[in-house]
Amino acid sequence: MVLRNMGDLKNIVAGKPTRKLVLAAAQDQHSLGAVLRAWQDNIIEPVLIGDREGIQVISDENGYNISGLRVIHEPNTELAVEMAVKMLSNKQADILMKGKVGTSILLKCVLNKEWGLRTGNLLSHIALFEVETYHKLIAVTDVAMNIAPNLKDKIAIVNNSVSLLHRLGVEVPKVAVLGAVEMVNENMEATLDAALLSKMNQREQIKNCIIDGPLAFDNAISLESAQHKGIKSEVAGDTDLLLMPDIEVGNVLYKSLVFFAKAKVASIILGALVPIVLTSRSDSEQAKYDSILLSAAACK
Ligand code: COD
Repeated sequence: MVLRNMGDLKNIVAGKPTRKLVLAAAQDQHSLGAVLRAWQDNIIEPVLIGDREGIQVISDENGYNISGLRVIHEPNTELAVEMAVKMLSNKQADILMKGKVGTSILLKCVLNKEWGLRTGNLLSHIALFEVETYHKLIAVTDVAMNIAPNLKDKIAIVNNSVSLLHRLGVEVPKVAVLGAVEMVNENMEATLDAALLSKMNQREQIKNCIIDGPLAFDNAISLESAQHKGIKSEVAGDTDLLLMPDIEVGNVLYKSLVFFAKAKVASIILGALVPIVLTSRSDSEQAKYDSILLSAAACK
């Protein structure tokens, strides 16, 4: 299946059960707005944990009706996140969502060895973009969790992402491993890792996808550009997943797509006990709503 736009995510979750979502540090306007929309659409049943007064003020200011919702008062942000994570590790809910809290605070709680959401797998972040100038949805990983992944981490990040894409109906995802150039350069570690990942894929050490790299960004997303350089690749111009060399490149691409290209985005953390909606605080209500859709689609 080819995913053309965010609307396709809605079709994927349409036949699925309503999921219980816990919003940690819920006193955040865009998160609340998105959660309420997803609740009205029967995609989720939310639980809000945070500062009750803050939640009420935002709701009054924006005309949100939260009277039917379960609200747990915990004004201390770190305790609110801890309570939310524990609800998930105790299997009382299906999805965790970040509200008004810093990413690393939330992730440290998620990684807590006693009551966190570890599974033994590497956790990684994935962002799915709808860009007007590309013919299908394109995923980018890792732009928010793993800072400088090594080869072993990159294998796990690809596997996490490919599993999600399968769940979304993309049978054989095409993975482009990005570098600054498309030739292996022994001084550029990203190109060495890319070549190894491609070979591991060819030898079926990484399965159920087609990996090619190193590819420069233009070759990954434009067949014309790849042909111009004489690159023969099954992935070039038709990439489903872009693997980033590190968090800085990933984060800059994410923000460039959102701010310059006005792309739509949905983003979550994979590899934990449950999907985690983890968007940037500056992301729009729509981005948070689409991320909830993505997390519901990712539920087992
Ligand atoms: N998956 C599974 N386990 C992990 C992962 C992971 N991705 N990362 C760390 N761990 C485990 C380690 O094995 C270790 O047992 C424990 O967690 C602590 O590991 P540290 O000391 O390397 O990690 P922390 O706690 O200092 O930091 C983990 C973060 C995820 C918070 C850190 O990597 C981080 O800050 N990432 C960037 C988050 C961020 O600021 N993003 C903003 C961009 S929008």
